[in-house]
Amino acid sequence: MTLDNLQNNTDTIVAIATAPGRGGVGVIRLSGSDLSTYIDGLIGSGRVLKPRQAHYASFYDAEGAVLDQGLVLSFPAPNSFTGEQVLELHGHGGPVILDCLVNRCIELGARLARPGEFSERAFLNDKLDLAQAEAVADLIDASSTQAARSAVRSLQGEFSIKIRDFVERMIVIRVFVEAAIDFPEEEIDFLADNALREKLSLLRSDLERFLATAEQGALLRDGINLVLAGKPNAGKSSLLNALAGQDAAIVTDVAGTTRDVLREKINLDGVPLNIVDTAGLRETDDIVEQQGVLRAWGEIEKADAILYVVDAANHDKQPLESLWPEYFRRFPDTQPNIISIFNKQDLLQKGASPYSTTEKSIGVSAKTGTGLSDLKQLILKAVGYKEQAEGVFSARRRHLSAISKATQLVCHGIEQLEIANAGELLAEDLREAQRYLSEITGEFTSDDLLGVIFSSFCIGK
Ligand SMILES: Nc1nc2c(ncn2[C@@H]2O[C@H](COP(=O)(O)OP(=O)(O)OP(=O)(O)O)[C@@H](O)[C@H]2O)c(=O)[nH]1
Ligand SMILES: [Mg+2]
Repeated sequence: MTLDNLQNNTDTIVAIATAPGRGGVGVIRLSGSDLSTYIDGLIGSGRVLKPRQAHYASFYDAEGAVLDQGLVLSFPAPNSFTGEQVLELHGHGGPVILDCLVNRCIELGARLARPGEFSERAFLNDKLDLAQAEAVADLIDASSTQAARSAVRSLQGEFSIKIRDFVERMIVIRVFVEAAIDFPEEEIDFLADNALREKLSLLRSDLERFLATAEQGALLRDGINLVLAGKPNAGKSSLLNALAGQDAAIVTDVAGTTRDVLREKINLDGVPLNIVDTAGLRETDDIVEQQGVLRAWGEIEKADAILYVVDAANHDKQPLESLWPEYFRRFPDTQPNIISIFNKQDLLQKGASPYSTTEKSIGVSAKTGTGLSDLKQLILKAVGYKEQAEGVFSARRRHLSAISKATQLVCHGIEQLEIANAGELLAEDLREAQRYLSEITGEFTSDDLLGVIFSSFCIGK
């Protein structure tokens, strides 16, 4: 999909805007350049709809029979969500009746909206920038109150305003630097100016802080992929059940109980965790278990953080490198984010010294629940979550990578200036950095990327 054919799509689109299933009310939304035919066809010719006011009406089929009764609202362009004329029909929320209404609109000339097409039109008509359009999707998909709050903040434009502010600061600096390049014979050496250096270093530190806040937003939105790994019978499945608060996984005293990968979602202080339970890691002749172990390694490789579970009744506390040498043999070059969990604390001999918790290791009992709340805090810390109720806005991985590239370019530009007094290179780096930031709000976003972003939205959005 290219921007050209995005823009050419000015035909009338229709979709059910409410969630699938049955409910008291169901909403159908239409958007197009002129919806008068639809108003005449649906609620009878001659009805005048006052802008943005609810009118009670019957909705008719082609033969004039009543399909449903409800409210109808017209939002004339440009004061609507999409910037075009929008019509909303609020009928009864049953799937059959809503389908009938949609079909009636199609009969009158509309076509079914593609996923995200309403938001896409809002973006193309400058009602929302790209980061705000994404925030609409994030708000609808939010899996915790915190995630919803941060999406609202982005939707209100807080995120975009910050981005534009950075872009403007980069432009100011560029103008300064480019003037210095164009007029080298001037008496004053602009590039050696302290004010320039101060502006640049402030820009760098503000960008770094901004990236850290955006990372928190991305955590709230995407959650964390955590993998439970360890030897058979260490208590991985028991821990999964204890953390999830339900008997999701089968637990037995047979080593090799878990074969397949099992996924559970839980919510820790508003941060969604996707926890994966895996087969115990060992050499085995059982071909089913071999497959399970292979899958376990696959999950370990993809995880944001790993919980390495050890049966404390059979292992002394020791560094991870000697507890789990296979990991370091397989991935010698990675910086692992692994928490060692010494499980089965309840089985330790009376009087045995308790496990002292460190940043990356803890003693727990999946059976009695000892240590679990500390473990949860340790997990949040390990993935870099800091409790900061205010100021976080929803951010996506694509935003993080753009901000981080922009930050790297600014750092690189500063080096060019300091080492080589190379104003041209600094100006070039700033221009690139500015382009990366503008990608976030959609000013410099490629058509392909726009297609990918909007098609991930749901229909009717
Ligand atoms: N006493 C005690 N027993 C535990 C604890 N956690 C797990 N167990 C027992 O240890 C045995 C193995 O537990 P699982 O949770 O199935 O272990 P697993 O690591 O998933 O094992 P596999 O799936 O075979 O790899 C079961 O009999 C559990 O009841 C614990 O904290 N204390
Ligand atoms: Mg298991």
